[in-house]
Amino acid sequence: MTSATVVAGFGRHLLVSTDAGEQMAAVTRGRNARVAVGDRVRITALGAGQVVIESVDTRRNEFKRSDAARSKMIAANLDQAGVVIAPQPPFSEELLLRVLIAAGAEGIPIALVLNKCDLTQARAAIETRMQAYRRLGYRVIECAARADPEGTRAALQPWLAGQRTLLLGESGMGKSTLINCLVPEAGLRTREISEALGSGRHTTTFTRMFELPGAGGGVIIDSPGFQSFGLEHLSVSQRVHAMPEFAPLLGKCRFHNCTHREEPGCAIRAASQDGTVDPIRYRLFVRLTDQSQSQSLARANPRRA
Ligand SMILES: Nc1nc2c(ncn2[C@@H]2O[C@H](COP(=O)(O)OP(=O)(O)O)[C@@H](O)[C@H]2O)c(=O)[nH]1
Ligand SMILES: [Mg+2]
Ligand SMILES: [Zn+2]
Repeated sequence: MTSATVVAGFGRHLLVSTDAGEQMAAVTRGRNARVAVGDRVRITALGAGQVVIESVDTRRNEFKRSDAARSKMIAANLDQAGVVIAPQPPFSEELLLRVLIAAGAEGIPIALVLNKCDLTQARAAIETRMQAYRRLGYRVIECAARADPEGTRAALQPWLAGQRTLLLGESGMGKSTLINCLVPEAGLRTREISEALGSGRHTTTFTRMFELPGAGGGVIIDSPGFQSFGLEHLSVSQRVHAMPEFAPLLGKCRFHNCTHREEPGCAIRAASQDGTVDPIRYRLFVRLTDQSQSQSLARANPRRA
């Protein structure tokens, strides 16, 4: 058996790169085998350029999202992640919160990559929000992938160098433009991957890994843009623990099983009222919990949905 790394994935259709640097199409043994880009796997030959994945090594971490039915792995074994946002069209703070919680719950450091900074007016309008994220300890990296590719590479290089980084983001924020700016042959490589995985697959619907050119090295993983980002795989407690501003307040609510919504004596709600906790993030957190409850109700009793 040989070791390999999964470098592209579209459902059960995968592409692996052996330690000798050879890329091959791969399939999993079972229908339900969970394999993601970034996984270390053991492979055996299946026939002409095809291999089968026999086993997956234990993961250091996995970046997941989920809907009510199941969780989906986006990538595994990451050093860090970056969520691409932009001032125009306006990014969704709720989606941003969801992504930050998903990363925080796995202990994956995540930065905000603020693209399209050439749109100076729109950029100025969100400065207060960016300051709020910086205060929470998130790194905010400003760039303009289309307007200033060279400056963008310079701004991102120190963060990307030597790391395995997952880039994700809501559609329309400029993630594809950013990937093409960082990896000039990404378009060509994507067409090759598309062919290897089976022709006709839409190039933006799979996750793929690219080596970063240049002296600093590093690897970047591009993932499909999303319009929703479910956190059904995380309990309320896991979500709470993934919000850095809540951490110093944990254990200070009147009830030990406080859900931090309507309960009397809730320390987190009180902090959102006096401004110690960002009230926008607090309101989004409450909404997220409400949505999650209505989804589990709908699952328990489909007729009520
Ligand atoms: N003004 C401006 N527009 C950009 C920039 N980067 C990307 N865009 C535009 O934003 C739109 C969405 O870009 P795309 O890369 O397809 O976004 P994706 O959906 O996140 O992959 C396109 O019209 C891009 O030309 C930038 O730095 N500045
Ligand atoms: Mg795109
Ligand atoms: Zn509380």
